[in-house]
Amino acid sequence: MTASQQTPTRRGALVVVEGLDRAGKSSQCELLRDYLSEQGHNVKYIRFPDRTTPIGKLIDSYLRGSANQDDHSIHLLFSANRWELAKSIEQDIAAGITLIVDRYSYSGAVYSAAKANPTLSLDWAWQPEIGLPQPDICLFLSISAEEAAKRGGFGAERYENETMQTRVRGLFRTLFERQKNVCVVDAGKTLEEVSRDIQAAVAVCVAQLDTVGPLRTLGPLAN
Ligand code: NYM
Ligand code: MG
Repeated sequence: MTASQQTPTRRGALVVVEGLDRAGKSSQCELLRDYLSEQGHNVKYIRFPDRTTPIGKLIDSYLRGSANQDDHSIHLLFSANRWELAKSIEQDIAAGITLIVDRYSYSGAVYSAAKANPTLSLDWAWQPEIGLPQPDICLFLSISAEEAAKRGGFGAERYENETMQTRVRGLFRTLFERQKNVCVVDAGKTLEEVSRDIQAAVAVCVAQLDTVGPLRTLGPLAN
């Protein structure tokens, strides 16, 4: 077969996993990566913030509390941390790699808006995300406040307290009413049950990729 006769590479899927701290995102991302690899997919697992880049290092010291930043400024750094990886995301997807992304623009908008800064609304927070690669599916791992409490205490990082988590929960709900491609997963079930629910949702998404066409970009929030 000559090069021109080869079927073009089928693009990968951009799969985002979102949720509150302790919702089980990282474990589920790993289970999904292993499952998709076993199914023969070329798959990569990445996470935001990516703390390894120069911008990521600034974010890391902010989250650990060793540096302070203006709310808007740190918000834009979280967004810049996605923009600096946008090209490589597009290239991976075009090369047929399915990307599993642990947190994305949705965390970006809701955690910043949860600070209740009068000049940092959810709509303001969404603006710098416009134009980034749009997930083909966003799996929202939903847990109740009670279930979250059962899973143990908060970590030592900024935002890991009851007031922030309650606001973040409400804002995720508000944001997801204004988004397409969001699949709410009941993360209060067992690890295996949640994993099976995620696999089923991702299978549907992957099966529809040909009709969806090329990777899209995030647009303004719907009203
Ligand atoms: N976070 C994460 C933000 O505030 N904005 C963002 O854009 C992203 C991606 O960082 N509490 C917050 C949410 C988390 C914290 O994430 C670190 P993780 O997944 O706990 O390492
Ligand atoms: Mg965390």
